[in-house]
Amino acid sequence: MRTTTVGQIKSEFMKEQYRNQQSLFTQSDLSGLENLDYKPGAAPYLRGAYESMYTGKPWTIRQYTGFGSAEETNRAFKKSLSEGASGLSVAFDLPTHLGFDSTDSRAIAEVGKTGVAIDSVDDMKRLFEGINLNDVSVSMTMNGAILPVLAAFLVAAQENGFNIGDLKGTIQNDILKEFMVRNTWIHAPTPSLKISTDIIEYLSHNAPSFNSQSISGYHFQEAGAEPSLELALTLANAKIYLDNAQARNLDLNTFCHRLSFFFGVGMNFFDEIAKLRAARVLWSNEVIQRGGNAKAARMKIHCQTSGWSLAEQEPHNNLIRTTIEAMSAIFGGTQSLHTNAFDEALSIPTEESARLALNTQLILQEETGITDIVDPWGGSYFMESRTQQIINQTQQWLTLIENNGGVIKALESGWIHQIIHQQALQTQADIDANRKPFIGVNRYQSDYKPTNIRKIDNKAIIQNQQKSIEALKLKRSDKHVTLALNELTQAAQSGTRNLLALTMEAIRARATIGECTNALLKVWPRYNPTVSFSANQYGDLRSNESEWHRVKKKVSAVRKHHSKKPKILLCKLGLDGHDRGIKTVAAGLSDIGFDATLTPLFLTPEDIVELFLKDNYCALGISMLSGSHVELVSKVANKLVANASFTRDNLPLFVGGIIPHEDDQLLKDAGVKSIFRPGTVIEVIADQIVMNITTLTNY
Ligand code: 3CP
Repeated sequence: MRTTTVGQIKSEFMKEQYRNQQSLFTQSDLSGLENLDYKPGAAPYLRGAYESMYTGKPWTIRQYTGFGSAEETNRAFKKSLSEGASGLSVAFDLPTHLGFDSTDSRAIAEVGKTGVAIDSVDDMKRLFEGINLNDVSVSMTMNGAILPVLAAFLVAAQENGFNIGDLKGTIQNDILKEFMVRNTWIHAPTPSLKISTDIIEYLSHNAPSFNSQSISGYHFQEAGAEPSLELALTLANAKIYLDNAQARNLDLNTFCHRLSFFFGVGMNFFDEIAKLRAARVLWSNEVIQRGGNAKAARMKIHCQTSGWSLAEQEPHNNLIRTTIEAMSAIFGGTQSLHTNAFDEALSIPTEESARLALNTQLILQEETGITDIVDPWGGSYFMESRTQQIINQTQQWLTLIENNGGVIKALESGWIHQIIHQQALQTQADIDANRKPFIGVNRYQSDYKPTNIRKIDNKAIIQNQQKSIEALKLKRSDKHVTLALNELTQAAQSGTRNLLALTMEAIRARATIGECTNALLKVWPRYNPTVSFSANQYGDLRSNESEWHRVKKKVSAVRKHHSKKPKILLCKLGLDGHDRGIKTVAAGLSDIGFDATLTPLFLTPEDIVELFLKDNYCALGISMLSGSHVELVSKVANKLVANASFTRDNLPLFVGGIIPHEDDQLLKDAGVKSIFRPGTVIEVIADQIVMNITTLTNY
C-alpha cells in the first residue's frame, strides 16, 4: 500500500481557493456533468433532499442553547420557541460531556459554564419540563457520556408520559470526529465505536423517528479543514458507521435514513453551497451502492454558521458574517440551521445577541422570499461545475485516506490530525500575513471594545447540583443502583448486550451520569493520547516578512545567550478539548525559535504545575475557551508561587483564548503577564513572551 505523507500533498491541493481562478462560466462548463436532470427529492439529491424543499416545509430554526442549570436552560428553550424557533438543540456543559458529576473535583470550575449541567434523570426532567416532546424535536450534541445522557433523556421522556417510539430528535453520536478534532471522548476508539453501534441498534428498534447520528463535518471545519476535506472526513467516518451497523446485521433500509449529517458553513460563500449539494450526491451514491433504497440514501443536513470565522475585534461585524453563512446553508438546502450569536468570540451569547441570531433566520425565512424557490442555484453554469469540482476533490481526499490505511489507521497514525492542522496553519499564516482578508482583524482595524457580555457565576449552580444529587441519593435504593451498575460493567466486559438498554435501567434506578460512566471506566479506562503539532510549515509561509524576521532574531538572541532555545510549555487546562488555537501557537512559536512542548488534554492545575516544574521551562502558556480561566489559571499561579521560587511579579505565565476584557485585571493580579485573544499574530505572542521573560523574569 502506498502511503502519502502530509508533506507530499501538493500545496495547491491543501489550500483550497479563497478566490476562484476562473471568473466566467458558460454552457460549456456544464458539459459532461452528471446528475443535472434529476429533480429535487430524487436520488442522488443534488438539488435537495425533498421535492418541495422549503415550499413544503421551511428549514428548522434550531439554536444550540444551554447554560447554567436545567431550570435556566428550560426557560431559555421556552423563550426561544416563543420567539420563533422550531426545534431545540441542547448544549451540555463540559463535565456532562466527559461523564463527571457536578460534584466531582475535576468538574467544579466548569459546571454550567459552556452548557447545561445534567447529573441525573431528574435534571433531564427539569430541562424539558412543560415542553411537548411529541411536537418539538430535540437535538443533543453528545458523544462522550452518550450512554447515560441519552438514557436520561429517554427515561425522562417516559416518566413525563411520552412514548419513546414517538420521540423526534437527533443524538450526535459521532465519536470518530471526537478523536480527530473535538476531543470530548471518554473511552478509547474501539469501545466507543461499540457504544455508537449499540445506540443505532437500540434507536432503530425502539425510537424509529429519532435520528441516531448527526455525522459531523462542522468540527473539522472549526479545526481548520477547508470544505472538501471537511466533507471527505465526514463521509469517511460515515462509511465506518455503516460498516459497523451492517456488521451487526442491521438492515440498511431500516436504520440508514436516521443517520443525519452536520456541516459547518464558513465565509467561502459559493463553495459552502456547492459542498452541501456535493455531499448529498456522494452519500446517495454510497448508500445505493450498498443496496440501500432511495429513502435510505437521502442525506439530511443540519448546518451551523462558522464559529471560527467570528472575530473578537468589532464583534458586530459577525452579524453580517453569520447572515452570509446562513444564506449559503439555505441555498445549499439545509434541513435545520443554527446561526451563531455575534459575541461568541467573546463569551457565551447574551439574551440580546441570542435573539439577534434567531431573528437572522426569521428574517431570511419570512422576509426575503428565499423559501419560495427550490434550489435557486440549480443549473447555474458556475454552481453546477463547482459542485462537480467539490465532488471530485472530495473523492481525491477519500482516496488519500484509503491510501493511508483507511480512517482508523490514518487516525491512529496521526495523519488525519496532521492534515487538518496543516490546513489550519496555512489559513492562519494567510490571515497573519494579510493575504486572506479579515475585516477588523488584519484590515480596517478599530479599537472598539464591546462591554455587554454574559458571564456565568457557577457557585449557585454547583450548590444546586450538589443538593439535587444528595436528594436523588436519599430517595433511591442503593442496592438497586449497585445491581444495575454492576450489570452495566459486566455487559461492557462481555460485549454481548446492548449498553443503552442497560444504562436506561441504571438511570431509571437514579444512578447519576458520573456513576454510569464510572461503571464503564472499570472496563474501559479514560483514554488520553498525546497531542502533536507540525513544525516548519507556518514559519515557511511567513518567511518573507520583516516583522517575523525581527522577532525571530530576538528569540535567537535569547537562544544564543543561554546556548539553547527558550523552552515553553503549552497546554489546555481543564475539560475543554478545542485545540486548534494552542496547536497553531505551538507550531508558530516553534518555528520562530522556541522549544515548544504541548501537553495532553484534560490536565488539572496540579498536573500542569508538576509538568512545568519537572523541566527547565522558561514560560508557561495556557489556552482557555471554556470560561473557567479565572478559577483554573489562578490555581496554577497560586501553586507555582507556593511551590517554587516564583513571585507574582516574575511568574512567566501567559494566557490565550476567549477572555473577557473585564477579567484582565484578575488574571494579571494572579501573575499572568500577557493575554492573547483570537486574532493575535504569532510574532506578537512571541515578542511579548520574550520581552517578559527577559525583563520581568530575568530569564
Ligand atoms: C421536511 N419534511 C418534509 C419536507 N421537509 N416532508 C415533505 N416535504 C418537505 N419539503 C419532513 C421530514 O421528512 C421529517 O419527517 C420532518 O418533516 C422534519 O424534517 P427534517 O428535515 O427531518 O428536519 P428536522 O426534524 O429539523 O431534522 C433535521 C435533521 C436532524 C435531520 C438534520 O438530524 C437535526 O435536527 N439535526 C440537528 C443537529 C444539531 O442540532 N446539532 C447541533 C450541533 P420524518 O422525520 O417523518 O421523515 S451544535 C454543535 C456546536 C459545536 C460544538 O460541538 O461544540
